[in-house]
Amino acid sequence: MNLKHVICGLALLIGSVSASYSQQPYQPSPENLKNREWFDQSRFGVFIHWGVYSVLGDGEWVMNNQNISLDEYAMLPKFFNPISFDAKEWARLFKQAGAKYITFTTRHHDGFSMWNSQVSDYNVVKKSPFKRDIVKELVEACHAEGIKVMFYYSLLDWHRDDYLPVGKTGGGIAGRDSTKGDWNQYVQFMKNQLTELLSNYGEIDGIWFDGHWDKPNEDWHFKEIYELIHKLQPQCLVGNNHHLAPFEGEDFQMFERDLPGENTTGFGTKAHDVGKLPKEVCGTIAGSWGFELKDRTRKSFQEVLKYLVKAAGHGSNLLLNVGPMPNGEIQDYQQERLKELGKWLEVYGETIYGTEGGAVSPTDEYALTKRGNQVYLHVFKTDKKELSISNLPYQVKKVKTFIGNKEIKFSHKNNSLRLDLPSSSDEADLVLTLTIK
Ligand code: JFZ
Repeated sequence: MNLKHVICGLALLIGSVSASYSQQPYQPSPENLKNREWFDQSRFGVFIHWGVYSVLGDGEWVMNNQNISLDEYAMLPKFFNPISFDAKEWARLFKQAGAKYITFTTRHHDGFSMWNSQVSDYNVVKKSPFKRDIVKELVEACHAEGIKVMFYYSLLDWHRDDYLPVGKTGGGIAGRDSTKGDWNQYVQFMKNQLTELLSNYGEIDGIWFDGHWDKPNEDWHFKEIYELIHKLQPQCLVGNNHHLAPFEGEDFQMFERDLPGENTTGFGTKAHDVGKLPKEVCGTIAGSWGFELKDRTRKSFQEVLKYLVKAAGHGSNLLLNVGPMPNGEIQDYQQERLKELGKWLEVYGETIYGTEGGAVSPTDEYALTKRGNQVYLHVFKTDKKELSISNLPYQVKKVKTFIGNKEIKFSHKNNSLRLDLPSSSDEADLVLTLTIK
């Protein structure tokens, strides 16, 4: 072996060491782990879908669904002048609702930025008569109320040429120039925007990506993007609505219009892809995410409460969506739902916040949450006079009503629990406290 071989060998060795170093599995920082814990305790957040699409009152997909051309859609910012928008009022409402965080659509698939972006003039300050940085106002107001803020950020873009060629969606949008497709430029653009969002608005506790499914086989540079986020704000939690098992570098897993493991929508996350990261389910109070004038699907208090409680029974947060109107107001019935949840949480918060999911998965009849040796059995509105739960692996010592501490008769044999339901079981959610060994 001569010197040349030794040098070559050394170079190879160094090469492979540095290669394996850069391929090291993601190690979340202590700040990140601490924030995951906070997230996993918080159980309830408010999702906000708001953008210039609200002007048309036909949901946030209107550009795609109505095949609006690029130029036509670009008129919308001129009509976006939400004179009733009051970030402080919103923040007070979210606080009243008992929400611990919000997730706001900083930029949806239409590509319009709701902040004063320096790398895209297609934004609320530069293109709307409103001229105010909505992201800034919202973050400040929420932080003043002690509510943390996460940003929804669309990976998919129906506006920019560099995103082209089109993916699974946006094919009917006229006026885009496919010859200008430039993927590396698009990725760099997203990084620049994320850098702004994570540099100019104080502490941001999560980025909620969406749209990967538009180009599932594209190289999204997620490793780089996630590293950038964690470098700029180590505590910032990364999640991605790709409906797959978590990717390297992600800090929580979300389930859209779903419960973990159920895939009720058909395009959701499959049971075997449910991971161990903190979980969040998301759903709407209305039928759609963004404001839709003719949306007649209005979920009742009973329905949204059940979603919150079932989510908690799965050990998951609920991110419940409102779709503000183009004037900046949140529709009355959506406000009502939030306030009702807040009132309920004032009484029953102990059985939701900071709990873990129970050993038995929630059903349409009940859900279990747990803290230490207390198990909270939530029984949804029912006419039944008794309830049984099989395969309950706890040793139950005592059953009492959460309100009023009344003892409830029960039997627990062969892991099968049977109990008499008190007459108050016509409540939206009757909560019983099981003391276990
Ligand atoms: C996505 C968005 O498209 C939607 O506008 C909203 O923001 C929601 C929270 O997230 O919804 C999806 C995601 C994936 C599919 C459909 C809707 N899909 O794979 O068919």
